[in-house]
Formats: sequence, structure tokens, C-alpha cells
Amino acid sequence: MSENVASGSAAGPLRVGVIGVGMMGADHAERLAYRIANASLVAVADPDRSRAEELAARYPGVRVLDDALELIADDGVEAVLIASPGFVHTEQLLACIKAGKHSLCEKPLTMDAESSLQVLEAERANGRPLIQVGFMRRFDPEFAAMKRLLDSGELGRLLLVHNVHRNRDVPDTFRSEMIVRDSLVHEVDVCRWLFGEEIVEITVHSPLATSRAAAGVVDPQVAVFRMAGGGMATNEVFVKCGVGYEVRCEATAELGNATVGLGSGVLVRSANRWGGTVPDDFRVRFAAAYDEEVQAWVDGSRRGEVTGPTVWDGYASTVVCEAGMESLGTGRPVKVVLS
Ligand code: ISE
Repeated sequence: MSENVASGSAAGPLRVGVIGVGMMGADHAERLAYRIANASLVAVADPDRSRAEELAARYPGVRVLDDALELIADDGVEAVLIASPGFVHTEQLLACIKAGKHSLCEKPLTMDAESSLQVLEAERANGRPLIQVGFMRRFDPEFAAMKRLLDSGELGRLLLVHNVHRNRDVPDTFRSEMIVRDSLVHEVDVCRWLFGEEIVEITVHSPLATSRAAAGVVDPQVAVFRMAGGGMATNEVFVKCGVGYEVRCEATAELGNATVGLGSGVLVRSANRWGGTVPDDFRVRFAAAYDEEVQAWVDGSRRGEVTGPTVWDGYASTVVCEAGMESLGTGRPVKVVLS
């Protein structure tokens, strides 16, 4: 990382490299190129080189590097956005820490508790925070307003949270464990964040599966979290719901309740019907959240700080999901033990 960024007095735009240009990486590349202030997209890397070249050709001055580790080591790259699959995150995060570069890492932080702990300890040993984890819901204007309301104390103590998380469809390769690790992980983060407490126990129930579910896949799932202070959360995750992308969260507190995700778009009345539209996927529903998230990461990185979800948040959510995957097999509660 260049001296001026490391010392927190970045003069020019933050030069960002993106690893992985699949659905999310391509989306982030576009926002870095056009919408994020004080940042410039300078390099991309993807195991599918032609995909990387095709993306780079859309933006002037973006280099295609041979692989992720080369991008991380490149002197022209000051900070790294990691949008590669979770199973390569450990190696890439450790390389970013070694290079002293800030990274924004898409969830999950890593695939299991052991490797997440390894990353957490490497960042600690390095002496300063460098990693922000891509829990974008914290940046969604509705979720952020709900958090402020709960923190204000106006509704009294938070007792319960009810989450609904539905994807229109996923490929049949998206197995039951992935529903926990890649989808439910968002509810894990939302509940830890809203309650301001750790999850101490998780139970994952397997209700009747949709006939659209691939053979052997538990979809939908219902997960129950018990929080350290005794509060609870219920979570429906349904990845082949067939409708569209729906994320709702209702918080029940002692003096009232609050709900986000009811759909604030335009309501249309026509031909004896009324209603709005359901977004197709998370890139649409959370577009503003992703913009805020990446802007906060760029601003923090230029000051040499991490202001969003930390490596501890990533580690804690991995541990909860690992316990969730154990519970998925038995339907029994599994204790969550953090180091
Ligand atoms: C995906 O990776 C996401 O992060 C989405 O927000 C989530 O809705 C989806 O289920 C995941 O596969």
C-alpha cells in the first residue's frame, strides 16, 4: 500500500483491484467505475481470463492480472475488493494482510471457523484492522434506520426478531449447507448487529421442502437463534421461492415493533388489481446498500480505518453458520462457542 494511504492521508483516489468478476464482482466493478467517490478501478483478476478481459474492456485503464495473488501484490493496487468464491478467501485475505492492504471481502469471510480464526489472528498480529466484511444490509437505508430507532431506546428493549429471506431461484448446485453459509449468514449478521449481542445457540429446522428443491436439498429452512441476553430470532430462508427477491425484518420490542422490507416502490392500480413489483435479485434490492457499503470502505481505507463489519463479525458469523450446518443434520439446538 502506498505510504499516503497507510498513513491515513490519501491524496488521490483509492486505486482498487477487484478479484472475481462473477455476478457480484462485476456489479462492484461497475459501481467503483461510476458511482463511488475517491476511488478508481485499476485492475481485475479472475480464473476465467476472458471474462476478466471482457469486463476490463468496459472501463478505461483497467488492467487484467493473471491471478488474485498477483493483483494483491501489484504496486498499482492500493486496496482489494474480494468477490471470489468463499473457498479461496483465506489465502487471499492472508495475502492482503501481509501486503498491508485494506480489503472488502464478500461473505462468507471463509468456509469454516478454523480458517476464519486464522484470518482474525493474522489481522491482529498485523497490528491494525484491514478487513471489512460484505454484510451490506447494515448499509441499507431501511435497515440502518431500524437500527437507529432500536438504539434510540424509543421502542424499549428488543425481545424478538423475525426475518424472511427469499430468493427467486438458485442453481440446483446450491445445497442445503450453502443455504446456511451463503444465505442465512446475512440473518446471522443482522441479528448480532440489531441486538448488539452474540448468538449463543442455533437450531435449523427442515420443514416440508418445495417441489422445486433439488433432490436432497432442504429448502425452505427455518432457523432459530438464541441471543446471549435471552432474546430470540426466527428466520425463514427460502432460496427457490419462485417469486422474486424478498428480504423482510420485523423487530419486536417492549414498547412497539418495527418492520423493514415491505416494499417501498411504486404501488400500481390497474385492471382491478393493485400492487408493486418484487425485485429479481439482491443487486436490485440492495443497490443503495452496496453503494453505501463500498463508499464507506473506500473512505475508511483512505483514512487507514475499518468502519464497517469487522473480521470479528465475519469470524462470529462463520462460527454460527458452522453450528447451523451441524444442526441442519439433526434438527437439534447447537451451542455456539466463540474463541
Ligand atoms: C447470495 O450470495 C447473497 O449474498 C444474497 O444476498 C442472498 O440472498 C443469496 O441467498 C446468496 O446466495
